[in-house]
Amino acid sequence: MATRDIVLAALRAAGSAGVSGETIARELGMSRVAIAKHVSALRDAGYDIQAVPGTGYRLVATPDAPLPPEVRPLLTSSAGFWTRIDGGGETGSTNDDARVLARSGAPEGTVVLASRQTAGRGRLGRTWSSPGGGAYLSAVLRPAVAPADVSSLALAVGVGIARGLAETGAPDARLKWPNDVLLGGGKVAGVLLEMAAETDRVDWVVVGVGLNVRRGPGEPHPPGAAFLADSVDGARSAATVAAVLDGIAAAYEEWRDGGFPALLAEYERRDALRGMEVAVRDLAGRVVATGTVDGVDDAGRLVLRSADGGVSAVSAGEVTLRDPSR
Ligand code: BT5
Repeated sequence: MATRDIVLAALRAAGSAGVSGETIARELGMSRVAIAKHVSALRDAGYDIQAVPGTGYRLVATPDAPLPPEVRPLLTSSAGFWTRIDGGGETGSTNDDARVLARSGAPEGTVVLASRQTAGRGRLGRTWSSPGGGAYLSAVLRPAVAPADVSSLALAVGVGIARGLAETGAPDARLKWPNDVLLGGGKVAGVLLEMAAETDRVDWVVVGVGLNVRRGPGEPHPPGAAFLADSVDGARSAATVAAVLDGIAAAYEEWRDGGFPALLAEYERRDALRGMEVAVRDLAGRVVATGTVDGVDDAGRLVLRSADGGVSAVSAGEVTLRDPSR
């Protein structure tokens, strides 16, 4: 545990009685000045810590942010999977932070959190709106698979997010192929996968997840966005992130051990596109397939049936709904 987390734990243990800087310093074998610096850093992170004359420090309130010392104790099934949890405050992009860690050899189970991003990214160079009040995370995974097998991981992660949201009390989330998680028809989360690989073997995958927990005060929000707080009373970022991390770790392990077929039935139950008339576009915006969605196949490809009964499967692209009357 980082020293700052130990100082926080000491403040928490003291409760409303408070604890002197001198006592913490003695217990940790540090100077009072060093403790004061950690207290100041905790205040910067949003902890409300009072200095009470004659008593010392008193922790009054913890911030509603996905800070590692708040998230870690709330992990249940995945406490052993996420071995390193960093960040929690503001950053450019957690995917960029996690990529740096992955390149320098960070093990699977490393995750970077943020409560606000200044350069949040979607797919294809798009922007992910990342105001305060949200939760942004990027996980380093090292599955022993071929690069082509990674596309279905985005779907598996979607299933994991939906499971996690269900744990927080949210209504059933639905999945829009390939990487959107919907709540009440709006997009509550998006998944961005980035990887490094040799021809036949993946080195690392960074799984980025943006979660709209609540509307940031005064921040504009993109059209079509949904917010967890609109359906869950008292939705808090740390609890949401912990539940979603539990969900992602479990779904990832099932995908790693059994492939996408292990998650197919659950994906189908949450599929928001089945039976819809859609068009699929490629990177350049060209329509590559149209038809009625039949579901997804064992490899996570979107299966379309055309008017003449022909069946096609697409492995990547952007789905838009079509007006069947035109
Ligand atoms: C995604 O891209 O949905 C993937 C988003 C991944 C974001 C996470 S946050 C943590 C990590 N660090 C990063 O920098 N990124 C990852 P895409 O399918 O391309 O969708 C992007 C589109 O969704 C945008 O063009 C907007 O239309 C819409 N959008 C942007 N921000 C949104 C938000 N907060 N909520 C709902 N929709 C949003």
